[in-house]
Amino acid sequence: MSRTINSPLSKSLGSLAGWKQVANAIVGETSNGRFQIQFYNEGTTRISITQADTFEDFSYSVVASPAFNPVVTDNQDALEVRTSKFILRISKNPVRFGFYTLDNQPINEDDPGFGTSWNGEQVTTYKKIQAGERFIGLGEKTGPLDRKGNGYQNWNTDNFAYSPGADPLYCSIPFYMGVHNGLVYGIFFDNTHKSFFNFGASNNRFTSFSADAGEMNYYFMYGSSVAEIIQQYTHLTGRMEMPPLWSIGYQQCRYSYYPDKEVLTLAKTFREKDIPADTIVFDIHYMDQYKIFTWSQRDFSDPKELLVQLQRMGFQVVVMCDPGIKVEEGYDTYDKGIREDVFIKYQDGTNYTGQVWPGWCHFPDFTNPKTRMWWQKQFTDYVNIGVEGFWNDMNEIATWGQMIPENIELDFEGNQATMRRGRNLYGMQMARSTYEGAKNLLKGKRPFNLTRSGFSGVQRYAAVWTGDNVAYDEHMLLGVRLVNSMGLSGIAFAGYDVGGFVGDANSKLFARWVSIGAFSPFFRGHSMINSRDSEPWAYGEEVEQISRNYIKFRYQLLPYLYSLFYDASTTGMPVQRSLAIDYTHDWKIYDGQFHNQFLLGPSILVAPAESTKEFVKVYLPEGEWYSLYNGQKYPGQSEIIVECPVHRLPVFIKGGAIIPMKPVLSNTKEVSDHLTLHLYAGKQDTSFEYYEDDGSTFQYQEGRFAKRLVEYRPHERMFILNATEGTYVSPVRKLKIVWHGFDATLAEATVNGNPVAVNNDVNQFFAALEKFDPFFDPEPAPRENVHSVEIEYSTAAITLQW
Ligand code: NBV
Repeated sequence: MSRTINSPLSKSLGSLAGWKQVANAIVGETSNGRFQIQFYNEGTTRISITQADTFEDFSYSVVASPAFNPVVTDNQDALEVRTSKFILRISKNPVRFGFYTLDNQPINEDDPGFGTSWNGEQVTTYKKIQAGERFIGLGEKTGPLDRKGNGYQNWNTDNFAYSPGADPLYCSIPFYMGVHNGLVYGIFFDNTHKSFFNFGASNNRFTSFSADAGEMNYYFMYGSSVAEIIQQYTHLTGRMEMPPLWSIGYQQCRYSYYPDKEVLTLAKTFREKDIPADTIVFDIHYMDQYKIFTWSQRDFSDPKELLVQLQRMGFQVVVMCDPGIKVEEGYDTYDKGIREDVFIKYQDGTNYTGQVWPGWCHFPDFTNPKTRMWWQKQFTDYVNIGVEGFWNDMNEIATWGQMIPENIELDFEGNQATMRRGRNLYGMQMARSTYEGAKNLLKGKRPFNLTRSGFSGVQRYAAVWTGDNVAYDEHMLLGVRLVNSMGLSGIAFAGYDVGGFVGDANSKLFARWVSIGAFSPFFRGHSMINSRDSEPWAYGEEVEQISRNYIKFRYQLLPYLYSLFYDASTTGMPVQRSLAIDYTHDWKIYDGQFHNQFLLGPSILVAPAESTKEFVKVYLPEGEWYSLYNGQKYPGQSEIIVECPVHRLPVFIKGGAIIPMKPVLSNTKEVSDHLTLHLYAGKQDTSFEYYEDDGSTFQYQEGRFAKRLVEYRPHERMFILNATEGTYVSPVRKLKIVWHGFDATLAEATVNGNPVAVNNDVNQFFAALEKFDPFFDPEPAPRENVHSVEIEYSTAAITLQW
């Protein structure tokens, strides 16, 4: 039997002394502290616990507000709060919180002995481990999909060339989900101090989350599926806006391409080699001695003209913006920063000075609205010459020595905080300043912003990439898992450096990486200074052809991908989805053999494999699956062994899938009037929301989009494109519908009741590779016999029946 803790060393909440309901909150006093409970919707509640007299009510992460007060029943031993989704029971002596389903199954309960307790300033909530419980999420964390048995720390860190088990990395997302007994719930611990999550590491009793200081302040979410919990979490912390279409094309980066001539040669080479690409990224060498907002006179003497030439070839640029401002009188940004007093300071009021690329630097206080306005002004010249993409690096903050002093103070929107509370937030506030500033300057056009560091809510301001990865197979697979985990944690737009940043990839590794990257939300090749060339053509003829094939496939997939981004912007669903989202209670997917697998959207299953492997074991969950290459059908809930030579990444399409695609173009600014809808035979009704807009402005927020629900009803042998909603005029004029996996006798069909000719067709997504080995004939390009019809596109409803 455990006893209530109340020793000089540790204290828990103690017993209930009283409670009351106030506007949108239930507040309680206990012998050792107080709590407050607020409801954000029927499935989401916030629990705040403090020893102070008042509750802190400030968050950079949460954008939602408490919505209602449910009825509280005061029973002898416990208070009971009931919504239409769950019951919260608060035992009175000692005060412990438990969450139950409406039929009283435990979802999540405090550890009876510890509950929420303090160890000095450190506050921890201890939860009982439920039978068979697994844990997923927590954002950019290494390790397995199921985090059971592991512990993690949130403390944003520049972790160069991190090892595959390293922790912490650059970004902190203190949100996870628990899965057990057919149930799933989420917990978001909104405390920005250094925090710790323990999922039964070094103990067999509890899971816990703690912070070095501040309040216990967590949100409990309950719903019927992982997707619903992600929706609730992103209701709290916000969702991304639509990215500019160009930013989801291929981006080419290196530390660094210079001078300007090299950039132009790079751009031309993409076009000459017929490899689609949209973006060239300028790393730190475009600047004059790494001074942000300057251009090197020697290497980039006419940036405006350079951008004009790149734009003519269909390229956008992304420029590096680090936070360190060189301390140098006469440097405009520095002088203005001093004049407007925008930098972070020690507690004695002097500006903090730390060393990074340009030498000794000051750092803007992005938690101060005044600084954010100043920061915006610095971008005017970029925007005036046509830059629409930005990259926030080193924002952990990374300085030489990697030990940013904790006595630095931040404005924190007037709340004042030291780096102990501010460090995990700095990167996100930098991303916010950049995104909001650029958005204001771009006058209606969408900026693209990429950040390395972040905190919960960062998805509102930037895509996130996984920093300085290393060129070897295990790291490649780790990157996939990091993106899966970030997707579970609200960050839909994420990716890794294709080819590996640190070290030299070999040809096979690069080929595999580019093929996996083609299915990643953010798709960018990048490599470090002094490493080998790492463009799609730098690894020889064969790898060039493989890269072309997969990059082209991504470009064909853009209508599907862009629709997934729309889903992310409206529901928070990630673009790249861990199998834990759709197949949560299938224990196979957590198996280390399969936990790198992911789905791109609802229907495309990718099974990443090491570049050294010729065969790989794949787990296909429930449903029916078709090979992307030749349409071969496989039953669901099966383990299969498939060939995976580097030119053939294992990819499977789910039966019932509806996948909009278009002809391959060299960049996203080129327009085609053709749309192909690929339909894969299935047994159950399915649907897909196909979405288009202008790809570059915010007018979609006023209804200037074209979206339509596409439905497949196998039992009625029907495929329906419901009428288009929205005022955007789609450029599509010709529609082709391709049936995959249907019986060979499919010969007759009607469109809106009128007969149409069904063609026996051959589908081929990938070009054949040329003959490279004199002793072996290359295998023929994978092809598949399909049926198709071609009709005029119309925004009115189209019903196809066969
Ligand atoms: O700006 C240089 C690099 C950049 O290429 C990389 O992507 C960042 O993660 N940056 C880190 C600074 C230092 C790298 C050693």
